[in-house]
Amino acid sequence: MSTNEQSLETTFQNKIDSELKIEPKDWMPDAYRKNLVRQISQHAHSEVIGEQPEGNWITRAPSLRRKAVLLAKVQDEAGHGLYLYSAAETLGVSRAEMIEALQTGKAKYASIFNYPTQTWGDIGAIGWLVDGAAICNQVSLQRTSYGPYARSMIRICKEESFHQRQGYQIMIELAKGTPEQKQLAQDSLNRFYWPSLMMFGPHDSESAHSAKSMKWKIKRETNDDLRQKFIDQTVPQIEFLGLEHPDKALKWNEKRGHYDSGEIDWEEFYNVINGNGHCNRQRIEHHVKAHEEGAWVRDAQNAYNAKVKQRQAQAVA
Ligand code: BYC
Repeated sequence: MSTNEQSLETTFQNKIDSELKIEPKDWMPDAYRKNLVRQISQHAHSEVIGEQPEGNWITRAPSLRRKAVLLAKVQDEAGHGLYLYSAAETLGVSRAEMIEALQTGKAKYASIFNYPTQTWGDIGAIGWLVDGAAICNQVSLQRTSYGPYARSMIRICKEESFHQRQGYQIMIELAKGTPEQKQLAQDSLNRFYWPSLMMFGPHDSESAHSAKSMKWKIKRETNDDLRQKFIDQTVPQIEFLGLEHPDKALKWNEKRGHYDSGEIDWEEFYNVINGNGHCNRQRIEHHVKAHEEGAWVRDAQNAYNAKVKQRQAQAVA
């Protein structure tokens, strides 16, 4: 590393240590840029692929009100994807490159969206647990060091808290309903609890990117700390619903001031993130199909942009 680069890197790290944001035109190490592009684009992909499991229930929502609410939520997820793709683009990567990485399996998206939504209860569980886990993580990302990412998180968190509440409300209605409805809620909780814990990523000791991301304040809390927060906050929510906790090893630890919990099935986690979950292939196939069907919109936009440019050039001449 040259002396000049060393001094640029020192200034960069000092800025981060003083809680100042890094902005698109600021100098940054290549590895910081690369790591951010990886995380932000994967975050964007998660929002967009996450539309599919919930979209599956729009036509089957149990009432017009529920349909309208779910439709609005799914549209919000599309919006989150757009803010995040835009934030990633400020780092010099194009939308087309990111989409290509997703569709060819080079880029990941949150493992949770490879699980099928089998019942209406699953829509409740996703809003409550999946959006709940996402909020835990994203509240901390509001303080991430990269300005455009931090600002998109602030907006996204506001919408996520509404999503979480609509999911929990579905669960309350089911849990306080008929015995069959309560069982539906219990089944959804059982199926989505462990995959929700996996959303926080591998244990800190196994996390490839954590050390660097914490030093650069891309991540503000570790995978295990955020997961613990989520485990602790979910216990009273399950109790309020009158449902059984899916983790039979769960136990309050007075000394730690936290719940101790059973071990996640890490084999299942790695299977899913490596492309072998229930719905991995289906999710990508659907994305490719929708992207191809939308090509005419992109073509029309490009043709329009070219025309506007041409007119502007003629006006100047
Ligand atoms: N799923 O070194 P690690 C939503 C990968 S969507 C898949 O700990 P990192 C919603 C990881 O990418 C909200 N892959 O990584 C939308 C890495 O692989 P690569 C989604 C995972 O980045 C619609 C490798 O494992 N939220 O709310 O330091 C409807 C090693 O991991 C997962 C975000 O995306 C996983 N669960 O930490 C409803 C939050 N975990 O890249 C709801 C932003 C790990 O080397 N992202 N991997 O190939 C983050 O905070 C971090 O990226 C993570 C992982 C905590 C997820």
